[in-house]
Amino acid sequence: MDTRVLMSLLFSGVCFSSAGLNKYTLVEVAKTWHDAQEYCRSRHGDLATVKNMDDLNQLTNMTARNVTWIGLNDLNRKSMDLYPNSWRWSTQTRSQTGYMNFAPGEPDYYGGRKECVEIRTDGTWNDWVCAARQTFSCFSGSSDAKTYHYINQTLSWESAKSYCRTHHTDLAMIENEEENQQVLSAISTYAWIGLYRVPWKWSDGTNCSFRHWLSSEPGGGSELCGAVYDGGFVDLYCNTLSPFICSGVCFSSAGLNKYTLVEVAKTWHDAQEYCRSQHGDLATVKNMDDLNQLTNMTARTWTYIGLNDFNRMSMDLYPNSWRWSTQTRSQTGYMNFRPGQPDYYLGKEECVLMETNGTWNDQQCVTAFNFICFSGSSDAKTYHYINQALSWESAKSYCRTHYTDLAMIENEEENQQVFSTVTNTYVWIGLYRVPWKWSDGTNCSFRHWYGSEPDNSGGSELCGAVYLGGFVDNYCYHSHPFICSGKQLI
Ligand SMILES: [Ca+2]
Ligand SMILES: [Ca+2]
Ligand SMILES: [Ca+2]
Ligand SMILES: [Ca+2]
Repeated sequence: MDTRVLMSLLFSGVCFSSAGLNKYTLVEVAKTWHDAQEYCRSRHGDLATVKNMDDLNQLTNMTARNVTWIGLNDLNRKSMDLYPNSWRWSTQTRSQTGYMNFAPGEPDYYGGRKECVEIRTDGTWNDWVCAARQTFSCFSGSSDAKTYHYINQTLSWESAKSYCRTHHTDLAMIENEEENQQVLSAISTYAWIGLYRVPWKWSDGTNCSFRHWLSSEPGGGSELCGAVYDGGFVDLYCNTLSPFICSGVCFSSAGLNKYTLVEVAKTWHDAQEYCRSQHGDLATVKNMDDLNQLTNMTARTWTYIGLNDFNRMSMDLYPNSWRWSTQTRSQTGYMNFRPGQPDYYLGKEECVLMETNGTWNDQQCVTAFNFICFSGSSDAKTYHYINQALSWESAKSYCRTHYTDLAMIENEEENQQVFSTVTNTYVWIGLYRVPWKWSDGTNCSFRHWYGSEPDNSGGSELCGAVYLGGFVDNYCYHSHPFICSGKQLI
C-alpha cells in the first residue's frame, strides 16, 4: 500500500464492508463500461464498489488476471462542483458563478497526478501536481469583496493553503474575469490558486476513498473508467470491451427445485433454523420470475421467506438499518432518538428529523421539511440551516451541491450545535435507513410488496412472507408454512 492510499484511508475513516454471500457477480461477457453499468443496474444492482483490501482480494480471485470493469469512474473530470468528485475551491464554498479559465486542452489530468490548479502568466489555468512548489495567490475579505495577495515564495499547494489561511482568508478564489485579472496583475510567474480536484467516484454513489492503484496508474488523459487487474486498480478508455463485476444484482439461481415448500406451520425463526439445518436457508426472492415460481407453489396461504428487518434500531449494520448520507461510518455511533422512536410508522419512515427539542424521529422521506447541511471535514463540521422545505433526497442533493452533505452528527456537542441553528421547526439530518435484508445474506434489493405492505401494523412486524403474489410484513411469532432454498430437501 503506498502512502497515497494510506492517507486516503486515514482521512476517510473506515469504508465498511458488505457482508454476505453472492456479494459480487462476475459477468464474463465483454462490454464497454457504460454498457456494463446498464447491465448491472437493470438487475437491481450496480457495478462493483471495492471498499477495502478484503473486497479487492475477493474480487481478484474471481477475475483470473483479466482486466475487469468495476464501478470506479472519473466522468466528471471537466466539471465544477459535482459530488462527490471533480473541482471545488479550498474555501469549501460553492463558486457563485462556476467561472473557470482553463487553457484549451486543460485540465488534462496528465499522468493521473494533476489535481491542483495554477494560474499562468497569460491568465489561463492549468492542472498541476499538488506537491510541486510554486508561488501562490491568497485572498482576504469575504467572497463578495476579495483582496488578492501574491506571495512570492514557493510552496506545495497544501502548504500554500495553510499559509493563506494563517495570514489571510484562503488561497485565491476566482469567480469572474475581473477577479482573474486582479490576480494576474500581481503575479510574476506561475502561481497556485485555490481550485483543486477530488478525482474518481463509485457508480453506486458510495463515498468511499479506498484506492489501490497499480504502479503508474491512474495514467490520466482520457482514461475515465476504472477496472481491476492483477490485484490493483487501473484506468482505461471507457469504450474498451471487458468482462465486469456487478454487486447487489439479483440473478436467479439456475435450475429446477430451487425452492422447497415446507407445509408445516412454524414461527419465522424456527422456519429459518429448519432450512439452515438442511444446508440451505429461507428463500431469497431475486426477481419477478422467482416470485411467480414461488407464488405458484404456495396456494394463497401466507408463507415465510427470508426477508427480515431485525436491525431496525441499530446503527451501521449492513445491509439494512441506519447509516449517514456521507456513507462514512459514524466515529461514535451516537444517535439521539426520542423514546419510542424510531417506530417505522406504517412501514414507511426511513429518514430522520431533528424535532423542536433536539431529539430525533424517523419520518417519511418524501415529506418536505427544512434541513441542515454541513461543510468541512468529519472532525470539523460547520452546520448550515436551510430555510426551504424539501424532501430528504432533494435536501441531500442541495447540501451536496452547496456544502458537503446533509448534517452528520456524532456527539452531544454537535447535536447542540445543530439544535442551536434552528428555531422551532423540524429539520432533516443526514441519517436514513435501508430496511429489510435476506436471511442468507444476499444483497439484493428486489422488493414487490403486496398492497400497502409493509405497514408495520402494530409497530413490530419484523418478518417477511409471500401472499397472493407479493411480500407482506408480519409478526415473527405467528406460525406459517415456509419456503427454503438451496440444497434440495428430502
Ligand atoms: Ca495540465
Ligand atoms: Ca491506465
Ligand atoms: Ca417515527
Ligand atoms: Ca403487515
